[in-house]
Amino acid sequence: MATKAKDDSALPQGSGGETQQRVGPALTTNHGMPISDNQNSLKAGARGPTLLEDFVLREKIFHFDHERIPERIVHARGTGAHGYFECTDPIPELTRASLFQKKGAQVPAFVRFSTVAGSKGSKDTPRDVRGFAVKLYTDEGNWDLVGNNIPVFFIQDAIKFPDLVHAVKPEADRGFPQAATAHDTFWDFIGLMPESMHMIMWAMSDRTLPRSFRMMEGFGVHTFRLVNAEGKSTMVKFHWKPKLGIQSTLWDEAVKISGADPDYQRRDLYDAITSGNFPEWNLGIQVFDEEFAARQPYDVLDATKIIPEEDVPVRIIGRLVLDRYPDNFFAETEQVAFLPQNVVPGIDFSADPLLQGRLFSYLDTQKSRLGTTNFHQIPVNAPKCPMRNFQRDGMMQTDVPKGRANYEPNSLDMANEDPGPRATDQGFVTVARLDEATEAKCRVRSETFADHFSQARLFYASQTPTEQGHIVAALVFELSKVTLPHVRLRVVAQLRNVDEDLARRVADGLGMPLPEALPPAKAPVDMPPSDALSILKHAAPVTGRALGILVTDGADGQIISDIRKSAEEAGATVRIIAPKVGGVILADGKHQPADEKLDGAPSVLFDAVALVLSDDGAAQLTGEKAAIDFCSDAFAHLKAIGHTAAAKPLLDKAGVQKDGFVLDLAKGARPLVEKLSSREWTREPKVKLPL
Ligand code: HDE
Repeated sequence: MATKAKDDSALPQGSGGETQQRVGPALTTNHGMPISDNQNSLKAGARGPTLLEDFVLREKIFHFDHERIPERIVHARGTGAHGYFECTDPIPELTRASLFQKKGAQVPAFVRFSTVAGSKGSKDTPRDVRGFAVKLYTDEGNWDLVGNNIPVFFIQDAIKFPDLVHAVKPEADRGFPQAATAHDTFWDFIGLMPESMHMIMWAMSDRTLPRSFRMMEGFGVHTFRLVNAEGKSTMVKFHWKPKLGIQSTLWDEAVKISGADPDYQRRDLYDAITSGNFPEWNLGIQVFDEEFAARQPYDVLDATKIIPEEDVPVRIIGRLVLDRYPDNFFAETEQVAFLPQNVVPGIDFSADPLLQGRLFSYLDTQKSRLGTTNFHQIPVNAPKCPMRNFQRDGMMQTDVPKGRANYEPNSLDMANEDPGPRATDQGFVTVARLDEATEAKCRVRSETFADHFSQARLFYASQTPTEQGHIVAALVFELSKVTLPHVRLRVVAQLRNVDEDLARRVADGLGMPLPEALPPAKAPVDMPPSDALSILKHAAPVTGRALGILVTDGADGQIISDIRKSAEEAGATVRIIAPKVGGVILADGKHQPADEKLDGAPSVLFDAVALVLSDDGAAQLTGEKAAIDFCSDAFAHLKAIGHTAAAKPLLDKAGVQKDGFVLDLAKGARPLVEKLSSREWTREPKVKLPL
């Protein structure tokens, strides 16, 4: 007997959805024909073969077969959000760009954050640079500031980019490792490219382990130009400063997070925005002129160099708020196409040879990813101001231009009621950059780009001893994964030009003798240390941090609600973790719901933890590895641990020793909450051998 499989999507009894089943609009094919059956294909008899005639099936499968588009060559893994940019301090004296003319003026924004090396499905928390790409939809076109969370780059000239990316991606013959720099080909390339040493200092620091996209800086990296209404231009570097401060994870924590939640940073952004905690950054500019540039011991056109904030302070001119998560990941975040060439009148490029190469690459890559030169018509890419020209046709054309003339000049459309577009005096004018005037054609690297080590040294010298220790540990870890001894040797030889102590500690950590230093192209100079380069020299607010409260049956409900109140008042979020996701029965007999089951919510997912346990509950958890790891990892990751007296046996079993961040909850929740955005750095030597 033939039966028909039916759509049974009405909610079951007891699901909480006991409403009448609603009827949606008719399901149709892509061409609008209503479909009568979406469960069964057309067959020659109930048990017979499927018929070629089934155009509904064929269209559905055909479309499905082509759902994927090529992932981005780099920055494939990422997530995005909508928001707005607001001008807080107009700068008409510096730029004619319309978005910077009026205090309080807003333009819509779309931002995509990403890792660089991993593929689209890779984890969120490798050690990697993060992309920070911003599209601002101004009334004079889209301005894309396609930056990173690190202000410098590995290479100076675009011609080296394919080599860099090949070296960092999975190795050509074996196809691994994924999303990792800790392998031979990457370090082989780095050892042979001394210009990468400054970036290597940043990459091996905690900057590449951000706690959240919301807690990292962004940088335009290159020197750009601002141009005012009189045509006067000024050099500029762009900075995004996070309202939540900068915060990073520890390496061991990041490794464990990637197992516990490979979507950690994507989820974090989604949770923050959908719960109304809108991430925010200030836009800052460093403005300087040619005379200043000429006086520096580095070249401002060299993307491996910063301009210390102590030399040119960052002036805040606006703020960026992300307040809407996309409705559809593919349509918006996957299809968004950023182009460094997208500037607006009043913003111009410099001759930075890395930026110049990028001006070609991004347009080109969009054609290959999105399949058509008309990718600018995809809603997330389309300008929100009028857009008219005589570019026509092409694949997936969705505009329907009217009229006979599709060329310019023409004498036809001026007679129309709606005349055709023409170039305007208000249009973009490339600024004359006399200081970069070309000489004879040449394939050379400017002499002014030759100092590869001074700023690497500056970065290292500007870190706290704890941060320096992390750079040493990261280099030792990465180079320990290198299997070719000559590659290790060359990198350590380069490090000697950065800092002798750093090189010695890394060599010691690798168990190898200190090699001869490689002669630098130009002898480094010592620059005054810059506090702005350190994370730990700046306190971060508690807002936006997450607290995990582990509870058991028989726990004191009052303590739980006190902690929750105190944390939420401080702007932190709270998750309740219990042995069963159904929750626990508290000492007063009330039911306490849980957000997470213990083994699905290890302490690496939180900035601090509280253990609100009963005597029986604690005794039981001493036999539960997930509970022991919960405590021992929180301790090893230098986090604050608040606990009730009953938790003592579990803390003992986990090896938690008393210190200023292990807190008795009988003294209230506030001391714990205050420590949500910091770590007990003095505990580090107790859990890790020094390097
Ligand atoms: Fe990119 N980069 N890049 N890059 N980059 C891409 O463009 C490229 C560089 C950055 O979320 C690609 O749309 C070259 C520096 C971000 O969609 C590609 C060079 C900086 C994103 C490309 C660089 C960046 C990309 C891949 C050396 C920081 C992700 C897909 C000349 C200032 C944007 C795509 C998003 C993406 C090329 C160097 C940032 C292949 C040739 C320096 C944030 O076109």
